[in-house]
Amino acid sequence: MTQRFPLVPAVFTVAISLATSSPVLAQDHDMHAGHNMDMPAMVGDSLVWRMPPMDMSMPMMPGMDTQEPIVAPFLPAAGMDVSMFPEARPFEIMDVEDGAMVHLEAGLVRRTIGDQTFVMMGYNGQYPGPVLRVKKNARVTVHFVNNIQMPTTVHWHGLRLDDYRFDGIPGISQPPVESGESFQYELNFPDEGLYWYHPHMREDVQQDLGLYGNMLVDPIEDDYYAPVNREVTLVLDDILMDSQGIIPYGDSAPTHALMGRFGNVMLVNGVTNYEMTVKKGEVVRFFLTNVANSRSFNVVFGGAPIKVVASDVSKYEREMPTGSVVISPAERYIVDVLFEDAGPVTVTNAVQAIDHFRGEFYPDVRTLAVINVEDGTPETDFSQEFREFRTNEDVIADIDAFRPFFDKEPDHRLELTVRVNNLPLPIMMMMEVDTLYVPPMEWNDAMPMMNWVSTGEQVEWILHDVDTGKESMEIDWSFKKDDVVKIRVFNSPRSFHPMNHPFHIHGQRFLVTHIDGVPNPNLVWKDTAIVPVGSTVDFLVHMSNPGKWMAHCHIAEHLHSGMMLPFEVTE
Ligand SMILES: [Cu+2]
Repeated sequence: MTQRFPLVPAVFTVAISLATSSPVLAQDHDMHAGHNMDMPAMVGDSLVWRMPPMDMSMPMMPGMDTQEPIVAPFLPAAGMDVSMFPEARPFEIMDVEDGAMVHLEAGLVRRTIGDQTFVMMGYNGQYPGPVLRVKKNARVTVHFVNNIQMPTTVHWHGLRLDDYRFDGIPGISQPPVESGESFQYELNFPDEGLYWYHPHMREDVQQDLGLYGNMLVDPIEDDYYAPVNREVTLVLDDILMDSQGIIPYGDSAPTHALMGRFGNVMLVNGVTNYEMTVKKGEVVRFFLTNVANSRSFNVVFGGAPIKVVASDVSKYEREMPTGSVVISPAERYIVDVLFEDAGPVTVTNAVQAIDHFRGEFYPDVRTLAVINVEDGTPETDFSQEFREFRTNEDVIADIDAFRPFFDKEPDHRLELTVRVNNLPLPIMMMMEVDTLYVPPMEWNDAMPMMNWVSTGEQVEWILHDVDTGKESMEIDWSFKKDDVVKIRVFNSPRSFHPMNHPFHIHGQRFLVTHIDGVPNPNLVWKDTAIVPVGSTVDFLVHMSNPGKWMAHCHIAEHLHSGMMLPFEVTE
């Protein structure tokens, strides 16, 4: 990944890249990695911008090499001695009893990724943060302390909290928790499954630097899921770094506002070389969470068969086999995998990346983790249960009450679009080229320089209410408790920069009933779902919890560039 190339003048790079399509260039994933090799990360005590490494053989257009974001670069503890900070530890699983009090602290930590050591952030000094494991219907108090140098909050992603004041939204449900201060959260866990917590302020910085952790809600019934040999949480992430460290963030607004900040280094549970060992014949239940700022993953478990069991807020109506798991930022999937053959199984992110400038799609396969399958036999053989695909009558019965609403007209219609201002001219010109090819999903950063230079001050992502003309935070939707609301979301392919958006709704659960008018054949309760470019997605939302809530895009840079709306549910 960190293969280095000699410093090549930008104009030569353009000429070479456009004139040839040699396989060597096409496979060059770090062509521009050396551009700034002589540029110090720090000048005196001040941090300066350095160009991010490129993800592929992207030509650098004339005029782009002098561009940099209009905001100042920011890194926590920049210029300070890394050894002053405590070394972060791998996460622990905390079994939390009903009625218990949990201490959670956000702080600066020392982390080593690959062979480099940085100052990052962690909950309780861990990466990821501790897994809070609770029983369904438990009530838990979290005493949260902010020991980072920025205001923060904790959002309990996917929990249908009965009190919105603990949802963690600054200015709507609580004031920001200032540095050195604390806040007490009262949580309830009404649904089984996998959830996660993260800040809801400058997620592009805080979450990216390591502030995230899972919540695992155990069912009450023993046979709620099929039996497996073991359970493993895998948190998927990426981080953007070069030989001098983490590429700085924007101080007053995020960089990478157009496409979100894609990392160039893949992380599973915070490390680049995640490994585990299982016995031949074992069935492993993986709890997958994508915490990346912008990247959607397509996870493949070598050739091992995968069974999809559940997603964000429930099991599926029917379990189903799959070859891979597509998971957009903030989504979760629970999958069972059977390891039938001894030997290493490489878990990969296997996608079709796009090179906008050549108009080419190319396969991009990155290793996420390695599972060593040892010879032997598992203590108990669950392979027979693995091969049975359960029909979950409990989920079907729960959803039955909502089926009469599936074909109703939408209550609200949103169009997803973007407005830009004061972007440098070369970027505006290049965007004309860029939008010749509009993939429904953006698997990679197809224009790293332009993306980096665009900041939240120049890019405004918009949730446009088609019926009222209101936009984003001007929207003031109001519902009654237990309303069943259809929100039809259209991701316009004609906007300045069309991109997929993972749409998240706080405090409630929804069904994706239709995509482009086609009924969804296998339903699951969700809190986050991807809206591909050009698609229309129908969200049938069960407004189960009163309070003041948010709906927004879960690409961190889009959220902080305006892509959110408030709504209220009254008793
Ligand atoms: Cu978005």
